[in-house]
Amino acid sequence: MSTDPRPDRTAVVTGASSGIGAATARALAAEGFHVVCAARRTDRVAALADEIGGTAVTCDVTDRGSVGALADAVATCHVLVNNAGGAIGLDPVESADPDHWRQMYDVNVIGVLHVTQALLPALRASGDGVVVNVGSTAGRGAYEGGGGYTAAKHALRVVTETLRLELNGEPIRISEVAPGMVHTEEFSLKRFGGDRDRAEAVYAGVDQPLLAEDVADAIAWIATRPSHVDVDELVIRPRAQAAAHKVHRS
Ligand code: 8X3
Repeated sequence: MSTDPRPDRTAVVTGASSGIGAATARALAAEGFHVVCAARRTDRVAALADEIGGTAVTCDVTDRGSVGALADAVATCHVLVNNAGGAIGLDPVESADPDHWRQMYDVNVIGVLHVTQALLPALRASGDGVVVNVGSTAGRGAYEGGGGYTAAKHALRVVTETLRLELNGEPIRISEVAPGMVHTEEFSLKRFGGDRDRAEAVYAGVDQPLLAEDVADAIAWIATRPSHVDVDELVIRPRAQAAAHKVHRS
């Protein structure tokens, strides 16, 4: 538990309906934040907000109007976790569906733009804001079939760096947490269009992929550093994964 003397700190987490987002909402609530849980699925964020004493907001980060309603619900924001994102497909560049690439850019990059723009006034109003963008090791290298997702996560990495430069001198820190293999309920299932066998094969034989809670723990750590400490980026992988292509399987 944090010993921060400000119990009125507010955190906003997008994509809070499952996985890393939901785990982060729980971790920040445990650190004493009032957490605004934002996602498209109202029933899920409502249940989570109920559980952690937070606030639920139905929000589609790709829709500027919807994000505006999120901003209207938040006067002051100490921590913004731009977590909503995801991968679609694992097709090579030669045959990838451009619509999938657009959707990935839309949610992983434009979504972050929408939410960050909308909440910057509330982050400034806090006098000590932190933005944590949930990137990926896919933003640090390439792998076959990953083109659309790696392009989007590389873009997010650069947007994060750009924002840090642009806000230099303001009381707002900008971080990126970049997880490798995380076994969540939905990431691979979504990537493979609901094909459970294909999704589970991603983690087959891997001794302890990361869990959503491991990444949430890292995000909560970033968010609770002293005000002068900006964790620019934090890459986190399971021990079994030395690189995107180097995964030990039993
Ligand atoms: C998830 C990591 O390797 O599936 O962001 O691209 S990977």
